Amino acid sequence: MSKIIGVSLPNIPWQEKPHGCKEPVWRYGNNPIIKRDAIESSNSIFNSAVVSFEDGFAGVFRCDSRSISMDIFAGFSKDGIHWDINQQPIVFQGEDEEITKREYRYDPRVCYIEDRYYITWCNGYHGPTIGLAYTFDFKTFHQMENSFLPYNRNGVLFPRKINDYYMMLSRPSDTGHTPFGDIFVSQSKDLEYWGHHRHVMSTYSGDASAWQSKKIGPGPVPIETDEGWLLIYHGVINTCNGFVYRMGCAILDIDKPWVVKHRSAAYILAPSEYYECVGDVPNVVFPCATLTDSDTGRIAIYYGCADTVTGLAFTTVDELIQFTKKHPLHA
Ligand code: BMA
Repeated sequence: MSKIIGVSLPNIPWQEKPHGCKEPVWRYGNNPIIKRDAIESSNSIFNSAVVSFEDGFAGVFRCDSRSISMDIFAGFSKDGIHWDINQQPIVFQGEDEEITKREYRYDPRVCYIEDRYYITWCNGYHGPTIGLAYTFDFKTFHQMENSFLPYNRNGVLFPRKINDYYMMLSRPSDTGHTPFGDIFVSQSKDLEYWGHHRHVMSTYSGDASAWQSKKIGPGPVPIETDEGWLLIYHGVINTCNGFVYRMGCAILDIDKPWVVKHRSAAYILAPSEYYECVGDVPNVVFPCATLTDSDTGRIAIYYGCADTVTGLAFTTVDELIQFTKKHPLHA
């Protein structure tokens, strides 16, 4: 049995694996948990991140408005399933207007490190880059320097320092619509200056794992386990009918997270339900957060569906590690 190293979360949202289900990940029976019009102004609510907070949960939600401007909103929940999302977007405090001035904000992740919650997101600054902020209470948010130059997407922090460095996964790209996209890790002493960049993994061309042939990007904050960092990520294939986004899984070395110990050739979840296949952008599952319980090994995955609504799915640390080892990709 593999173990999650971390805190216990007895109130994690959970449903048992349905009888006869052969997949490593199964969906919540009442998906989607957040509908596209859950707040007054929203066209869609998806690609959002949640964490355990006080005696319940808090999150940062991507809500695209009815003019299709992309912004991020705080929200709260007692059970991790029913969410109360603020009607107004997050207003960031910060000393430098050059940084706090909003162009667009999307695809947030939330990571608790030491004493506070850090938010990373895709931040418009003359092109998409990684925005970084922190909060203690999900009411006041302090924006820090952008982590990288454009063009970059999918900034995902590790939940603790590794060898005295904060670490962030990201997916650098170019000015076009990401004709390439591999995952790198960057290191920092202070969460402001990032360096010691290391390559983690690339797309895979070849029919051993074609679902991740176009681009890949880190999803939720990596989960610390006794086998290494468990990383859930998205992989994209280009088809004659556009991109298809699926979820995959990798295990990274605990001290050198740029070393990939295992990576799955088969995806762990693919669009197949109606709300994943039909929406503003069809055929997208896009994971941005997990909740985990170290006592039971349970994992709840929050993911965007078809760029329109938010879904919840379940697995366990054992399911994912066994599956990844059973379907190895030799990249
Ligand atoms: C990516 C991002 C995501 C989105 C996905 C599918 O490039 O923009 O926010 O979910 O495309 O459209």
